[in-house]
This record gives sequence, C-alpha cells and structure tokens, in this order.
Amino acid sequence: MGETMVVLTPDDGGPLQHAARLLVSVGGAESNVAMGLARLGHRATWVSRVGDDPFGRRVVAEVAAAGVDVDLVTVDPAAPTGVYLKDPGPAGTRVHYHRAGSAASRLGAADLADARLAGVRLLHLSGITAALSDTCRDLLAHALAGRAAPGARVTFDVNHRPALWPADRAGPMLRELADRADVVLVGQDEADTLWGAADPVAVRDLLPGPELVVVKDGAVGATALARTGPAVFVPALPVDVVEPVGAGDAFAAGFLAGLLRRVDLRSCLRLGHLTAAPVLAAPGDNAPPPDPARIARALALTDREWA
Ligand code: KDG
Repeated sequence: MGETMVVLTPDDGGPLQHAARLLVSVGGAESNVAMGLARLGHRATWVSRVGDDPFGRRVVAEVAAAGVDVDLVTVDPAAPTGVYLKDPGPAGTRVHYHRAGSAASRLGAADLADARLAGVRLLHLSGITAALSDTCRDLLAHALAGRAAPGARVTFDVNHRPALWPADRAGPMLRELADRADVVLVGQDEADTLWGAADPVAVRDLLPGPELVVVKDGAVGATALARTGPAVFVPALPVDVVEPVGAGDAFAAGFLAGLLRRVDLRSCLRLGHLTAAPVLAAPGDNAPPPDPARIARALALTDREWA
C-alpha cells in the first residue's frame, strides 16, 4: 500500500535544467515491492489512489502489467496523480516531487477496509506514507494496529525521504511506526541519520517491538536480527551499479518472498540480494528478477561460494 507516481528523467542523463527531452516511467516504493513479488511468482495486490488523469492510467497499467492485482486502486476525481523528476548531477541524482495534495495523499483508513484483504499473509507499508498527510498517517496507524488485514504480518520499510521531511521530524515518528510492525527493513545509513544507530545491534535495541529487523548496508551486505538468537549477515553480490533507485524495494521483495516461502533467514537475505542486483544494474526503478533456476542455484551455494 502506498503512493506511485510518474517519473520524468532527462533522456541524456544530464541535469534537468538543460534537458530537451524527458523519459516517462513509473515509480513508487511499495508498488515496486508488489511488482517484484509478482515477478517472483507470488500473488500481490497494490492498494492506492491515483487521479482520474492520463498519468494515473499509466501508473495503474504499468503496475498491472507486472502481474499485480490493481482492483483495490481507487481513481480519485478530486486530485491529480503525483509526479517526480530526477535531476542527475555530479553529486548524484536529486529528486523533485510534485505530490503535495496528490490523489494518494488522500489515502485513509477506509482504503484498507476491504473484505478482499482477508487472508492476506503480508501487508507491506513504508515510511514514505507517513510523510504524505494526516489521513495517510491514520491509515498507517490502522494497519499497524492489525486492523486492516487481521492475521497478516505487517512489514515496514523505513524509507526515509529527506526531500519530503527533515530527519528531526521524521526520526521519532518513523521509529514509533517501525516499532509497531512485525518485520522492519531499514538502511544502515537511514538508521544512523534518523536515530544515531551506528550498527545493526543498535538498531535492534532501538526497535524492541518487531519480531525481525533487517538492516541493509548497500554494497556491503544485509543483516537480519530476530528478537533472540545470533544476527545473520549475508554479503551483497558484486554489481556494476548503473542507478540504485528502487534496489531497496527489490531487496524487500526478495526478502519478503523468502518469508512467504518459509525459508531460513540466510536464504531470505540471499533472495533479497538476488532480486536487488538486476535493479542496481539497470537505469529504471525496477527490473525482472533472475529466473527460478538461477535463484535455486544461488540458494544452494555454500557461504564460501556465495561470498
Ligand atoms: O524506492 C524508490 C522510490 O523512492 C521511488 O520509486 C519513488 O516512491 C518513491 C518515493 O516516494 O520516493
């Protein structure tokens, strides 16, 4: 559940200010996760709102084309679909949002009150939604209280977006929300910026609520920590990175697929890295995961062969 926007990117990879042509694509953290899960063979439904406009129709069509059920997407005639622009520069790509007052910012608890959500095994949310509006925060509270899909595990990717709100406002709220989830995914850099947590154990200590905390450290690897027991670390795969946007979502899709398949934490982390690698190596925000045979081979490797 969450907002998805149209993305406009200079087609020459140069700064937005001098761009003559913009490429149109679709981007949204939670729908990226849903698309990743669908491409891995799981049933995924995306809950959101779009405007009654061409960009809204484009967003819904692209998410549906990846095999995601879009029946629970509401077309809101009173507000537009959000848009964001990528501005490549020497210090990396900056993001400019045009999403204030968007259709998705009008999401509220009623959007997750559909009987068709009964029986859902995972409900995936992210901290981006917390930055969008009061009604979106109500929706997160409703979902994290287990009222949206009773019996579902609630997974929460912290996804701090500095272009939406400053760390001093986001930090306390994202920590409180994350602590109410069952499974939390967070970048080590985010945890450091938001909460001053310098390593995975410090993150785990700050979030006693979730059954599982996953701390991602970019090209280094990712660590999963249950409430008790040893931390499990799996190194990332070597990748020539073209653009990292969306790789965290792909990692989440792989990791969550592992939870759905009830494999061990080491295999969940490997699935995350395997799904993230093609997105890191592609310019867009999502990319097809490796085929099932390659995944099966990679999961069977010893630790030494993997590293
Ligand atoms: O994780 C990738 C997302 O950041 C991108 O697709 C856009 O959802 C988005 C956001 O709010 O930044």
